[in-house]
Amino acid sequence: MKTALILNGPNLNLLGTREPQVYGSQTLADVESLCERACAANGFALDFRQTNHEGTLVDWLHEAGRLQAAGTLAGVILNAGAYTHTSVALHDAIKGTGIMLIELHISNVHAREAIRHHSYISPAAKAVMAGFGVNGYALAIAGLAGMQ
Ligand code: CA2
Repeated sequence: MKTALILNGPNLNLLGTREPQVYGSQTLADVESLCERACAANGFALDFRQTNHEGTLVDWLHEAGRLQAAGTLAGVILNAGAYTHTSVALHDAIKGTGIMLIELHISNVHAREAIRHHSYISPAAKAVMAGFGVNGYALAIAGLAGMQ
């Protein structure tokens, strides 16, 4: 059974505590539970993580590259949070490892402030999902299954 690696970036640990009109009222623990169900339905094991540190995300993407080379990784679903709009390092890590990666956003970043319209992740990603709320995680897992 291959693993779906779901990586969450800065401030996503605050999900469900503020801005429910933008991000909904579910917590990150709720999101992990829905990902567990979606992975079980699609035949994946789940590895679900969150960090507030850019370098940790880079390290986890490198680890994903090794797991993909070993044949144990289905792919990565990455919600890089605000690093989406700032991080050349994350862009380079995705390009450098050649991993199958889906960029995910809970909100429709294109309907928000101009600073959220540009993504350093999108040019290196296989697919992009935005604006489906936290259910986007389940949709991305199903999408990853369709790409195997
Ligand atoms: O829509 C998304 O998923 C984002 O990646 C979320 C990021 C934001 O910087 C991106 O532009 C779009 C922010 C995550 C912070 O989430 C919070 C949730 C509740 C309270 C405070 C922050």
